[in-house]
Formats: sequence, structure tokens, C-alpha cells
Amino acid sequence: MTGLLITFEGTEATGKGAQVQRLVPWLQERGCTVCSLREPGGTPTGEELRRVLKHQPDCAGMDPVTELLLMNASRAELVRKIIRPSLAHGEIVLCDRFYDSTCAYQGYGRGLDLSLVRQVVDAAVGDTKPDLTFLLRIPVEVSEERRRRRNAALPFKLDRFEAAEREFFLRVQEGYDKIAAGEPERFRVIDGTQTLEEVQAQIRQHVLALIDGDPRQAFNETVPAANSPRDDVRFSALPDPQKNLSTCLSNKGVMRAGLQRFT
Ligand code: ATM
Repeated sequence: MTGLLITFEGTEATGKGAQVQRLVPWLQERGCTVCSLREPGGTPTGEELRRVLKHQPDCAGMDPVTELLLMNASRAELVRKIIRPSLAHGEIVLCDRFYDSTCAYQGYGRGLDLSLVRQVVDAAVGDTKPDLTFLLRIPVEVSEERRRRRNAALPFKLDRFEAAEREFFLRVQEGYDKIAAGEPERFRVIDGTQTLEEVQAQIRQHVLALIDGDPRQAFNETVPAANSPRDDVRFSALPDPQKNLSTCLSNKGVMRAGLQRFT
């Protein structure tokens, strides 16, 4: 029995976490067993690496190659400890960021050699590849405005990535566009400036098409724009990575008929 790996990508404040959070109960209501994860992180080792990568002040000047290796150390752990066992149990694994983030941020954003990036990613993931990837796209000005509003309400400082300059995020965005254009069968590019509900409706449509194997949904659709604030409550219900892990592994449900093609 093989499950499905669905990943969510985009620059900062695109609303990925909020979309994953809305998708989980919807899938569960349909009898699917769902495992919701984030990168870097999702395991005890990964969450420690996340802290070093994002928040540890002493590590602010980390070399880009170190960053590449640490991101993929977290990923190697997540793939082996959580993603592969969950897929083997027939679960739907939702991952807020996966290896496309490394290509976009460390490859295009930091300017590391793309073949080096791919080699390191290959070592981390092997043949564990997403079945479907959503790229939530917002203009860099919208991302900045959402981050400004969000950070004004938070007690802590910007993390190491949020502190980067606009040019970095433009390179990341351009990288994502190239990656998505290179794999149109896997990517669905969605306008993240729409409301949370509009984005969620399109995500559900594509997920259903994947589950039911509907060929009409095989390619990207571009959709009209609207504004929506970031609602980053992804882990509010699962603040502890160990709890996340056990919830993920123990949360068994009944597979719906449409999933049988994956068993
Ligand atoms: P969020 O989970 O809040 O998106 O933060 C993770 C950060 O790590 C994100 N930063 N920004 N902006 C993107 C970055 N990142 C990488 O640079 N490479 C990776 O492979 C992954 C998974 C994340």
C-alpha cells in the first residue's frame, strides 16, 4: 500500500501553513489518514536543526554550503523516520516545504551550484519524491507587507531568512518559477493573493483530481487575484515535534475508495 506525498512551496508569507491546516480535516472527513509535516523540522533532530538554521544568533553568519547540508540533514531524518513509513502505511503526507525549497533558496537564492544542490538533495531523499506540489505565488511586495504586519504582532525578532534583502527573495521566486515550469505535471501554481478560502478550494480540487486520477486536472491553472492575510497557525495544535510524530504515526483512519489505486 503506497500513500501520497503532497508538498507546499512558496516564498515567505504565502499562506502555505494555513492551507495545510485547512486541508487536513477535509481529508480526514473523507476517511484519509493524514500526516502533516514541516521542513526544516518534523522530527526531534529536525526541529533542533530548524532552531540552528532559523533562530540561533551565533549561527547568523552560516556558510551557504553549511545551510544546504543542514537543511538536508533535517530532510534525511524526516524522510526515513516519518515520510517513508507513513507512505508505506498508505497515508497522505502533507509537507510544508520539501526539496524544491532547497533548489529555490540555496540554489537560486544563495547562488550555490545547482548540480551540487541536486546531489545533496538526492542523498537526502533518494526516490522519495512528491506526487503533487503546490506553488503558492505572491509578489514580493505582498510578501513584505504580510511579513511586516505579522512581525509587528510578534514579540521576537526576524529569523535568519526573513532578514534577507528583497533581491534574495526575487531570486528565490524566479527559481521557483523555473522549477515549476520544468515539471508541469507535478506542479500546480496558485495565485496566493486570493483569499484563504479561494486558494483552499483550488487545492482541494487538485487533490481530488490526484486521488481520483482525473486527467482534466493534469495542468496548472492561473486564477484571479484578491488579498488575504497570513494565518500561520500550522503547529498551534501540535506544538511539540514529538507529539506531532506520534500523532502522525497513530492517527490511522479508513482509506476511501478513491485511494485504492494507490494501495
Ligand atoms: P518557514 O517554515 O517559516 O517557511 O521557514 C523555513 C525557512 O527555511 C524559509 N525561509 N524563508 N523565508 C525557507 C528556508 N528553507 C530553505 O532555505 N531551504 C530548505 O530546504 C527549506 C526546507 C527551507
